[in-house]
Amino acid sequence: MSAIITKTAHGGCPHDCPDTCAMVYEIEDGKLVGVKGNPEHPMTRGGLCVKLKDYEKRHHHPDRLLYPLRRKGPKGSKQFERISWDEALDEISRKWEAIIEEHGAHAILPTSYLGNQGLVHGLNGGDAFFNRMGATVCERTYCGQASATAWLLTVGPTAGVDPESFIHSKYIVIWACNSVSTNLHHWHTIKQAHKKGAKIIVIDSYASKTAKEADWHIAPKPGTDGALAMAMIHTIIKEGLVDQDYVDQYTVGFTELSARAKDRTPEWAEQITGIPATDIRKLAREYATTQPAAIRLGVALERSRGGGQAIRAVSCLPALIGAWRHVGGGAMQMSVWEHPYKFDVICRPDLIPEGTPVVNNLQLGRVLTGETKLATPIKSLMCWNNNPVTQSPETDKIIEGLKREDLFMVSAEHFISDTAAYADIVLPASMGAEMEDMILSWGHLYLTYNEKCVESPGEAIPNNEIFRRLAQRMGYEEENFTWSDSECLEHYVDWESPACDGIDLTYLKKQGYARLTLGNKDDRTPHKEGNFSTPSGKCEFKLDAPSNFLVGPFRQMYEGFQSGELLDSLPDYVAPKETPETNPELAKKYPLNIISPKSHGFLNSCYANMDNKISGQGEQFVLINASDAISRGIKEKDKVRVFNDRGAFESDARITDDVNIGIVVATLGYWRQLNTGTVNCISSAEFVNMGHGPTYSDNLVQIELVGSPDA
Ligand SMILES: Nc1nc2c(c(=O)[nH]1)N[C@H]1C(S)=C(S)[C@@H](COP(=O)(O)OP(=O)(O)OC[C@H]3O[C@@H](n4cnc5c(=O)[nH]c(N)nc54)[C@H](O)[C@@H]3O)O[C@H]1N2
Ligand SMILES: Nc1nc2c(c(=O)[nH]1)N[C@H]1C(S)=C(S)[C@@H](COP(=O)(O)OP(=O)(O)OC[C@H]3O[C@@H](n4cnc5c(=O)[nH]c(N)nc54)[C@H](O)[C@@H]3O)O[C@H]1N2
Ligand code: SF4
Ligand SMILES: [Mo]
Repeated sequence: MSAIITKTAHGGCPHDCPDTCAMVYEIEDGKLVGVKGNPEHPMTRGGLCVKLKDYEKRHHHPDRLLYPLRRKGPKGSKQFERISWDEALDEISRKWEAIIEEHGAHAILPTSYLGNQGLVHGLNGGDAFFNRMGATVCERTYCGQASATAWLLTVGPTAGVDPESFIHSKYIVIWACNSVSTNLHHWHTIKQAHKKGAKIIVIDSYASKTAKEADWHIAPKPGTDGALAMAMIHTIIKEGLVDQDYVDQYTVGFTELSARAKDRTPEWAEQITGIPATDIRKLAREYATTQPAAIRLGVALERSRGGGQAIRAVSCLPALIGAWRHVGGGAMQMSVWEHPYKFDVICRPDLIPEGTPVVNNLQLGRVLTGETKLATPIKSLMCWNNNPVTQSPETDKIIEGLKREDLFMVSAEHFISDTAAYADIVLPASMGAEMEDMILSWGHLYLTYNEKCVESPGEAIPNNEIFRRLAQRMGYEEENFTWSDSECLEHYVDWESPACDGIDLTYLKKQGYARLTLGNKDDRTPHKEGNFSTPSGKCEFKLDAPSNFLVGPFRQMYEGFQSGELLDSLPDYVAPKETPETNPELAKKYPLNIISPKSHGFLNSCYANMDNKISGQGEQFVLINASDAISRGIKEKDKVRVFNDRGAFESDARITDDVNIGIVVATLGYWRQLNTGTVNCISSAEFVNMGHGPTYSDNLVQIELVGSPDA
């Protein structure tokens, strides 16, 4: 019998996903009984993805954390005892005060990410608190920071092509993005464009779900996209396909880019990428001559040593052919750059004391084990909205660090995640329908409101309430810690900005979502006449003033966000660090390139503990080419061990033509506590050479047979 819905409320999906769906919560007698996509929202259009369509089950999951807990067994043993909030807050504040007294506040490190994407309870929700404390700043470069750096340097903080304008595109290049799984609602728009005659090209190192739906799948070896993009630039220039008028008026550095691209021929790129030169020429010609042409850049473009430079090359393409002149022409990286959020109010960087050290979250293992030496070693870690044991590279080192008896660890969570398992104190956090917020969007131009419409179960409280209570205990009196969640929203959005013309919080609470006033999707051409927010005001093929992109509010979005080693003012191909071609010595032991994109059925590590989601997604597996399987005696469904010097994990083998010889794919999110290792056991914490991005696609491994199910 279906439930009688007594109330509905506006929701926004709080997960780390570009779609930021507008939802409708269904409530019966104060209980969340269902969740639907808001049918009126132009992108969500009534549909949610497979992960969220029964979101209420996550709210009511029997393993949810309901009360504060204190560890009573060895670290990682998951033995906890229930304590009261007063005990938890007293213990945390006492321990932190003692650490500050003995070692200074630099000995305390916060780590968070976009596990919750809300403005109030999300990534930056604890920043004001830890900045006030003077704690070490955590630079969080999990995702998109190499891409963002490259994008901002080349075209400035722009949303680029409106995702909804893709409906007008005639040539769509989806570059290292698996939209069918990771950006479903944009995929719907792309399908509509396809129906109207657009050609869809997917550039992906394996035949992903999206690649299989494309008109043309191009499969470069991982980390070689920079060579492909440079050869496209070469071909476009050599064959006279440049929009010279656009280039002359709205770009800088064309002469230097032409000189750089002169010997980056398709034949040169064929050797590097494995794509035939004839295909590269065809791609460049079609792209340059079919307008409007749009490129959707996925984060995986950044995930090898040269990822930043590859993205600079790709970001030059639309200006070169004048694609920006057309509605539905240009490129899209993240729409967030035009959202009017006040990160300086949210994060309070003004409270960061001079000389505060910065630690990068990807290198947590190195920091906690002392491999990276710090002037003040870390003695306490607080983790929320983030699950580094599953999601960060070099997992074995992270665990070694988290097991340190002298490390006091606090975790705020929904479940005993792989990371929370090591905490000394675990705090129960509220979930979507239980707290008010506005959800940040990096994949469209809408503000999205989320109403608190049910009470939290047990003693769970929202993240921001955790920080309000901690601030009170620590005696911090800044106004941030006195604002209610609703007041935070008044302060965190620049309601006076032109983008919010006609929109205020009252309107948003009533409507649930609002399109920013940044031009209509059917006539939006933000760079028809240049207007790039770079130092030169033009698209910078050659960088004019490399560091200037750091000005403005974007600096605060990711603490310590930086340009990395900017060795070159022009884009180019920079080789990956771990491939058989670039590191033949290592490849003797570990001959296979592994990539680890997102799982269709999980949202990063969320849902990978729920039986119904695991059965949809399948137990941990690797995709391997038949030739690589046969030479190792591996058959379909055999259990295999994937390993290198950093660690190992076990998984099922799936033999398929979807991957080329020499490449293996292991999708992300599986919980270590439910498996024998996960893919991040083998991944490296080395950075991309721009923006401190992660190198998840730049790792060599070996695979061996463990056993067969029929043995
Ligand atoms: N279902 C689902 N959706 C999600 C997420 C999830 O976990 N599950 N996570 C969310 C998050 S946090 C993010 S950042 C986005 C990311 O979404 P995407 O941008 O789609 O990123 P990935 O899935 O990591 O990788 C995309 C594709 O790039 C390919 N690839 C990997 N390395 C290379 C390479 O070097 N070159 C090329 N050309 N291709 C390569 C992979 O095979 C993969 O198919 O998805 C969001 N949406
Ligand atoms: N090998 C490999 N590793 C990767 C990637 C890859 O492609 N390959 N992708 C990377 C990318 S793109 C990203 S974005 C990162 C993501 O890495 P994470 O941000 O660590 O991923 P999530 O699984 O989303 O983790 C969020 C955690 O926050 C918790 N959480 C959710 N909401 C709340 C809340 O309201 N309050 C509190 N206190 N907790 C909450 C969830 O229960 C979950 O445990 O992973 C990166 N790791
Ligand atoms: S995970 Fe993404 S696609 Fe799924 S409901 Fe949330 S925002 Fe929408
Ligand atoms: Mo991400």
